[in-house]
Amino acid sequence: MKRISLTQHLIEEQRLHNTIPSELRLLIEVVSRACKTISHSVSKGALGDVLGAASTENVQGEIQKKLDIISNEILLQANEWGGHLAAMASEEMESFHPIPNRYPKGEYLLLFDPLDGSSNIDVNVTIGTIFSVLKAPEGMQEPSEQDFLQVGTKQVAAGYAVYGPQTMLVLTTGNGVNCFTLDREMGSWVMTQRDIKIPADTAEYAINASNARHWFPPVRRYIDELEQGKVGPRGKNFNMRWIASMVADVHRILNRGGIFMYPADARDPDKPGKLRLMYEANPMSLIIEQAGGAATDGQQRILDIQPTGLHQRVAVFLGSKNEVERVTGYHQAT
Ligand code: AHM
Ligand code: MG
Repeated sequence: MKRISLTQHLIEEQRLHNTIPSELRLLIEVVSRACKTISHSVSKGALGDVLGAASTENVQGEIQKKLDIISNEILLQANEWGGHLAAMASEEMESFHPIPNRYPKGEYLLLFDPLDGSSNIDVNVTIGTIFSVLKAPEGMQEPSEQDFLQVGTKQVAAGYAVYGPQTMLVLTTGNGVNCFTLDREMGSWVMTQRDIKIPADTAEYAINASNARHWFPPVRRYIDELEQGKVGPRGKNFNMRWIASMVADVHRILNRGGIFMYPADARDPDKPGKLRLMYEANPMSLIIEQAGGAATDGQQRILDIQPTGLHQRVAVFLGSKNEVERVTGYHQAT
C-alpha cells in the first residue's frame, strides 16, 4: 500500500468527494495533533507523574483520573485558538466550552471523551480518545447546549485515537473508515488501513458479564444462546473478549468483527446503559456503520436518536451487522 499522510488523505478526500473544506481539515488536524500529545503523556506513565486519581469528580459523579483532566486540557487548548470552532463539549465538563472572545469563531462544534477507558489508565491497558464533529446550526450567534443536540446522522466527522502497543487514529468523514498509525520518529500519522469493512458475521462478543443478574430478558436470551455454543440454537461456538475500554473493543471489532454490548439493565431506570450518546455512542456508531456494521440501542438505530442532553446515556449494541440485527430483533419482539 502506498503510504500517505493524514494531511494528504484529507486533501485527496476533499478533491474526490468535496466533504472536507479547509476549516474541517484544520479541525481534524488539530484534534489529531492533540491526540499525539495525549499519547505522549499516556506513554510516560509514572515517569511523567500522570497516573492516579485527581481530587475531583466529573459531571457523572465519577472520580477523575489525572490523565482524564490532562487530556481534556490538551484538547481544549489545542482547539481554542484556530478559528475553526464555535464551541466544544466534553465528558469531563458539565457544560459546554464556548470559544473565548479573544479568538475568532468558526462554524463547527466538537465533542469528545478525552480519555476513554479510565479504569485502565493505571494498569497500562489500552485506552483512547473519542471525538465527534457537528456543524453549528445555521445563523447561530452565541452557542447554547441546544445547538449540540443534533442526531448522530448530522456528524460531519467522527474518530478515535487508540493508545495501545501502537497509537492509531481511526477516522470517518462519511466516505468509509481509514486508519492511520502514528510514526513516532517522524511525528506524523501514516495511513495503514484504507476503507476498513467489518464482516457481517462473527463468533466473538463483548459484554461485561458481571452485570448478568441485572440484564433484561432480550439480552439474557441472546447471551444465553451464544453461551450454549455448538450444541445450542446457534450451532457454533462463540468466544468472549472484554477490555473495558470501548475504544479498544471497537478497534478489535473493526479489525476482525464482533459485537459489543453495553445494555440498559434493571439497576436504575433513569440510567439507560453506561455509555454517553453524544461523545461515545454517536461517533462510534458512525464509524461502525461506515465500515458496514450496525449500531442500535436495542430498539432503534443509535444515529437516529434525538438527543435531549449533552451527557445523556444510551444502551449500545454495535458491530457485525447480522449479530446486531439479531439482538435488536429480540428486543423488538418483546
Ligand atoms: P469512561 O468514559 O468513564 O472511561 O467509561 C466508559 C468505559 C468504556 O470505555 C467501557 O466500555 C466501559 O466503560 C467499561 O465499563 P465496565 O467498567 O462496567 O466494564
Ligand atoms: Mg468514556
